[in-house]
Amino acid sequence: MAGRRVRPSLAPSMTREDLAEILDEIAILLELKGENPFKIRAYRSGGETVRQYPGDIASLAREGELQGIKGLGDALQQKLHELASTGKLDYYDKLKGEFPETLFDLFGIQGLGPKKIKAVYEALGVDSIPRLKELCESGEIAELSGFGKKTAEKILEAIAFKEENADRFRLGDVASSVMMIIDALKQHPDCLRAEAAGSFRRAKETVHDIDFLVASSQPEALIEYFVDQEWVSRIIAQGATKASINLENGLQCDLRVVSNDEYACALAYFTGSKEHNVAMRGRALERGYSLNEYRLAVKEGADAEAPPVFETEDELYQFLGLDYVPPEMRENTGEVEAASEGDIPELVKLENLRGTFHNHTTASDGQNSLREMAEAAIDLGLQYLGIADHSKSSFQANGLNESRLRSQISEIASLNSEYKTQGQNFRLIAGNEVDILKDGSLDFDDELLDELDYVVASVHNAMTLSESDMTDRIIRAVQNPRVTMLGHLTGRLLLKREPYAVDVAAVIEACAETRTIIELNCSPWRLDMDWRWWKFAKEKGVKCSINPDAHRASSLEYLWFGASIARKGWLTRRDVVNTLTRHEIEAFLDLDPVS
Ligand code: DGT
Ligand code: CA
Ligand code: ZN
Repeated sequence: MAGRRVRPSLAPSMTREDLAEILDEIAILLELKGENPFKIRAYRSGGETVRQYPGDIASLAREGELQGIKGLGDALQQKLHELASTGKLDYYDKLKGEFPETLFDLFGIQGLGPKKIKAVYEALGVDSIPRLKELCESGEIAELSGFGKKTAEKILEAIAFKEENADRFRLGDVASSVMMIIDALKQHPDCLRAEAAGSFRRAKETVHDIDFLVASSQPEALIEYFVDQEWVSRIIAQGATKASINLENGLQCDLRVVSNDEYACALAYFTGSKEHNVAMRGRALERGYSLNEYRLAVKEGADAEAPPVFETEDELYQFLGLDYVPPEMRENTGEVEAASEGDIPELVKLENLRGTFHNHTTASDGQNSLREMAEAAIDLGLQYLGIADHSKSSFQANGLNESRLRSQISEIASLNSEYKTQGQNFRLIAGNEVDILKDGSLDFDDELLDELDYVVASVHNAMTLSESDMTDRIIRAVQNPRVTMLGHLTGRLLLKREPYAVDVAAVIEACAETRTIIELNCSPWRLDMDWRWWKFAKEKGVKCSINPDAHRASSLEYLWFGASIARKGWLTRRDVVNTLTRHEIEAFLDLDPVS
């Protein structure tokens, strides 16, 4: 909760999500207080109502026009109005004020919900993560009723995980700020070039800070301009050519200004990774050069030709006898060798994606209807959109039972006829995200699976199995020939939940044998399967499907992250099934023509 409460100052006013989150938080606060369950439920379902409401609920709240919306009583309407029109809510601030601020940090520990937090707070006065850690270590938590030794161990593990990831941000959570800052920098008249380097440019799944680089002959003017922006919440350091600031969400942004002639070398240096830089520097040394953050220079005493000014990174790589290495690949996992042998693969690009699988609708836990999802896909220029709502065992996500799934299949067929009549080169593809049950069997029987165009199989429960049980479970699922692809292989939620124990290599091999596609789930929370495994998967002949796991129309844009991570995994167009055109996919999945 502590993380979520930080809202970017960029947002001009309360969004739907802001409103819903505050209602959720009020529910949590009331639960901490031990308030009556009906009241708690009213806020919780109020949050859901706000999220699901089909119209522009933020405006309605601002204008005080929420009357008659089912699920929002008078009290909630009034509070939403206060929030949306003033940006504040007295009731919420007071409630929050009743607890120590550090107590909310406990919500960031995996496995601790309001009930457990209330218990440790009331029984032992635990009001912060350090205190919780102490009492787990001293054994006092284990003795608390409802806890026990195992729970205390799990809590310690979760705290360690959080400490390891402290001050990191998900790629998807920083991307829009980065774009905004680049745009702002480029607007300065003395800015010749500007880019974000570092882990962001390499498309790491999480980043610690953002390293901006600008070429300019007026560094001080650029630095002044940068630290003076309205989105700067704190200036950490300011010098003649560099500055560091924090955004309101705590993200650190460093700016470095170099001359235009230094830009290419500086960009290469600050893009990193450190390990890639070391390999590059080694390469330069072998040829009689030293390479630093500003330039390549002839090493003292070396007999080498004086290097030119490099206009681009590409020229620097060429000069060192290397093919250009795309930033996503610069992790020193063999890319320098590949570049020296002309073996850099032609990486897949966002524009190559023609469609995508694994998307949800309001039939399960999505926010948009089939038609709205289809329209958004058409707007993005996609030729097909695979629908994969949850199956019946995922009741927490309103999973479809057999009859609801069958009616969705026919709804898809009739929408497809409509697109055909309109002459659209677009098709919805009827699938389902079928739960892999604990024993590796699937949530629907084969007969129903045969009625689907394709099947995504995913694990959503029983995540604490042993590694060998989990591996067997998943392998059994992919051995069902009706399973087209395996969803989010490790179940991780970045910075929140560790992957479950599973032998990834064994699963990849099973997918290779059974010709099961592996999903690259490109929801910024997941980015799963991890980029480090794709090269191995590709060598085994496994295909990838880049899937946004979209729960709303706007999330189809997650494909951007998917393409970046696929590139990071060295994947080419041929390795990714959703680069196939609609007609190729129809042949690949053996689909009947639309009638
Ligand atoms: P992060 O910020 O932890 O997500 O990851 P990076 O890769 O952005 O790391 P950062 O911000 O510390 O540095 C940006 C780049 O600058 C890094 O990728 C490579 C370069 N760099 C920084 N420190 C060193 C260093 O000590 N040696 C070398 N060779 N390069 C460095
Ligand atoms: Ca960085
Ligand atoms: Zn899922």
